[in-house]
Amino acid sequence: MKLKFVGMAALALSIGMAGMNPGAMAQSSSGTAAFPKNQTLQPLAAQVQPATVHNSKSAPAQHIPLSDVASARSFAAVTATDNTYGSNTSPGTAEEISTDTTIPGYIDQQGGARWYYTNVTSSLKLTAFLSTGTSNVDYDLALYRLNTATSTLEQVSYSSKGAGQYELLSYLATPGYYFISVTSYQGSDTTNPFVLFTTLSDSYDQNEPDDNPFFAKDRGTAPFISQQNIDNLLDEDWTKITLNAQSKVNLRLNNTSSNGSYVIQLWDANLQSLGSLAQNADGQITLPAGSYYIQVYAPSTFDITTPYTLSVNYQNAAIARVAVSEITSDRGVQGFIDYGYGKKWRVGYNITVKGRAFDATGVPVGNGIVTVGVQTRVGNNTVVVNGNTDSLGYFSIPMNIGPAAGQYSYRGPVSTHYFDIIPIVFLSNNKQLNADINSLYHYAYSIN
Ligand SMILES: [Ca+2]
Ligand SMILES: [Ca+2]
Ligand SMILES: [Ca+2]
Repeated sequence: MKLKFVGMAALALSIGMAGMNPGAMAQSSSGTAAFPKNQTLQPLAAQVQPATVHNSKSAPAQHIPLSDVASARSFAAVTATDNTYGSNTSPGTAEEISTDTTIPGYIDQQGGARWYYTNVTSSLKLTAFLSTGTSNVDYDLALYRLNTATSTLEQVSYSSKGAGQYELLSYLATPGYYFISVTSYQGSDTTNPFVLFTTLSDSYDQNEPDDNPFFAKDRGTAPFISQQNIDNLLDEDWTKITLNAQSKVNLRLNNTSSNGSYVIQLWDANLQSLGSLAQNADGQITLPAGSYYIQVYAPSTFDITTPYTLSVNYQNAAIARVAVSEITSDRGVQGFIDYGYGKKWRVGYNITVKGRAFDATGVPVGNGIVTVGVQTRVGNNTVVVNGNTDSLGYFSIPMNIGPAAGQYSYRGPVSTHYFDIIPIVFLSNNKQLNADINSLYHYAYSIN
């Protein structure tokens, strides 16, 4: 068969991996080359309007019977019309491909298809990635396992996103022949090739395969913490969540690896991006009722040996009030004391503000965000720190407020204490909360 040959430079350009060795894409754990997927990285919005759910396109046929399946090689022997772009337009004329190799191809008419097959010899995770080349065609990707007993190609995975989007699927393959179809749902292009790339992973996390929204791990309405890893640079881990009512959703991706760096991208049910969130950062977004997808991926580097932790939970009411239970401190000062200006917490430089948050009816608010603000006298320094409430509404927020000036004094039995009286405020969603304290004794020093 004839595959129209495309120089590596043109190919790299067409899928956005300038100067990159595609084999390294799957095998290197610390590559820094550009990622082949074009992702728009918009910061997570604070609030999202309801969207209409469109009808998704029908999935490809589940099973395809084959007329002659004596052996895999016999497929190539089935006659088909050779043409400029290759003859692999049906399962019977599928072209054998090797993993970790970029396969360029063309579809010359809407509704057309290209077929490939590969022999997987041991149990491995098989990943297939399709870049469509241009944005005005909608090609889809499907994976079939050959059932030799029934001479049937059984569909085991697919990826069918909209026009201009890459397709990605994975499958935990047992030994056998696997067929991959690239089909045109809309349009065709004989100038810019699509590019198919497959790779095998021998280690992967327990939620695989979950590489696209169609195979996302469905977490329903419950909060969850998921520990997974990125096992190759193409690996994506998708999770589906559902909200029964408008909710504040808290997202966090913890990653301690110094070799791999990951990103969360949030999608609505129509696969419209709602924004992204960097690793090791707190994100909160208010979403209308509906289903959403959380995608974790590696823009440029991954580390298979260090799992990441994805935490998702929901704040079900607005915080209206906080009650402070304790403020702990360094510099040997502590206590809820009276220096002559009423009882206040006495604090040094590094403090931890502990308490509980409640809604307007007095019910504790779990998974909320509480902001603590303090203004010190030295340089009128304002310190603002965000913290999260746990599932029962408790918070513990460390902050470094720095030194005090010592504008006030208190003569004790053995020494005189110098301190400032400084304001402390609590906020949530940029609104000040009712609180049982509004000022602190900021301890400076004492003189005997
Ligand atoms: Ca598509
Ligand atoms: Ca994974
Ligand atoms: Ca995955």
